[in-house]
Amino acid sequence: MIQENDQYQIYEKMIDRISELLITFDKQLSQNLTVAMLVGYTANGKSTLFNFLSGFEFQIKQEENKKSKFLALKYPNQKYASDMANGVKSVTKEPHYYYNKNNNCLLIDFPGFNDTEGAMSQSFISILFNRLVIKTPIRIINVIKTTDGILPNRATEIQSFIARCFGQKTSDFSSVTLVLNQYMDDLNDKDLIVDVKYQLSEFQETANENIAVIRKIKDDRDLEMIFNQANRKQIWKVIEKSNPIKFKPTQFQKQAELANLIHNKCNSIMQNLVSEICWHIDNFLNNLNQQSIEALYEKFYIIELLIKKQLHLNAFSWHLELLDQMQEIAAILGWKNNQKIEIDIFLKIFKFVSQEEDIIQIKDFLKINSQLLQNNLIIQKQTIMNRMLAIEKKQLQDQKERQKIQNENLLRQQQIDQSKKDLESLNYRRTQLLNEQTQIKDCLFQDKYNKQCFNYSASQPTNQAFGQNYPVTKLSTTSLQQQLDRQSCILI
Ligand SMILES: Nc1nc2c(ncn2[C@@H]2O[C@H](COP(=O)(O)OP(=O)(O)OP(=O)(O)O)[C@@H](O)[C@H]2O)c(=O)[nH]1
Ligand SMILES: [Mg+2]
Repeated sequence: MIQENDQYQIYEKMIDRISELLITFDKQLSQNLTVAMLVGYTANGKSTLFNFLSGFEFQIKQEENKKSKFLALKYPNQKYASDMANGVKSVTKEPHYYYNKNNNCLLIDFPGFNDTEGAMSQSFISILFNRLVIKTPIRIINVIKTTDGILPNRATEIQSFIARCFGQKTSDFSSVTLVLNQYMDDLNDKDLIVDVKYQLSEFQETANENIAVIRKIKDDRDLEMIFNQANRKQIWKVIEKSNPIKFKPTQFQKQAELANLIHNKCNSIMQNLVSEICWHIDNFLNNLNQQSIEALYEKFYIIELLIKKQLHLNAFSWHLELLDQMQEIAAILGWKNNQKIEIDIFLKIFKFVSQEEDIIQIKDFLKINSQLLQNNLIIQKQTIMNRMLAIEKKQLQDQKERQKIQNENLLRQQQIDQSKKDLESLNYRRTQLLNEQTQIKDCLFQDKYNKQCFNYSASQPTNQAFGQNYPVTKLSTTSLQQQLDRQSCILI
């Protein structure tokens, strides 16, 4: 069984291919040519007719281990030829183009409707059909296969083709060329066409004028008789008689499936993102720094604008912006987003499909998704706001605390400065005292010396020999000693 994500990757590839084809188609359209497109249900013989009209050669082959013979290309794998195959699986998965010089016509072999490949492939094919046919008027060739004279499934196949391509307007269908493929031989071409016209008149007012018949090719003789140059020219003539049709985009089958695919995928991605975001906010918000929290708040603010539809965006841009914001939130919260590839693929599919917004009612998704986000994310915005307020409060407290410490430091510094000044003046005083002490010591010494001299020369009781200004002579030795002791005490 194909995993869901693998399936989405297949859709992604289809979209890439379709986009490429549309670019090629645009390039070819710029040359002055007409466009004819082969459409119809799978296995009706569109590719066979495409190859025949484009001039490729055929052969009748016998299948290995089987009795039955089948029509095949004479030289398989030619560059512009379209693959044809027996069996129930449809072969043509994407349009093939071949520019037919003789008719100056770009012939397109379009993938078959009612594909067995699934609803989504059919939806993409329908979108491609819409995109091609609105670009330029196109001649439509509806290939119908029946082995008897009756329109297949009582003409329901044609009617659903009309509904698919033209809405219910059968008058437009009358401009379509019908190629009746593999009809049996019991009626000649003319009578067969009359019969078919009669059947068509039962559900449409104006019958198709341009009807061609290709008989079943059973053997080499049929090949020669039917797939020859004259018949090729004849069928081209019928095609060229029909009017190119300018299409308006129409609804197509399976669009509900396509809308559901987008919706379900979108919903599951959103649910997942929302629950991851909520869980991470619950568990890790407190670990974030202020800058991250502010960035987070900004994202939630934009989400709120989106939810309240204050940004004027179409459905796709709305989802794109929303998913971007949510993924950025996830990144800020430290969540390793392993959904990125899946989201990118989804956005690619959504973008492709959203161009058909008129047809696929995507707008309703907006309402549902808005509700989911409203109920979950806006609450988280409040949580973040509370966290921001708490941080601000804490910052204010911290600031006050810092101011207090700063003031204390300032006071302490002033005290230190004062102490330094005190110490300096004390040191100065100390130096002074030391000087004084030295002087006093000198005096004491002088005094002592004087006394000794006095003993030797008592007859000369004068102190002139020691200088006239000498203070010691005026102080008693005892008082000098007392002063010295005092100063020593201070210095200590
Ligand atoms: N014997 C015979 N086989 C035919 C004839 N016309 C178509 N076929 C076969 O019918 C099968 C389907 O034809 P295709 O041309 O591949 O059909 P288709 O409409 O392109 O189918 P999708 O690509 O699936 O949409 C092929 O095997 C053809 O060879 C015919 O006139 N005679
Ligand atoms: Mg085909």
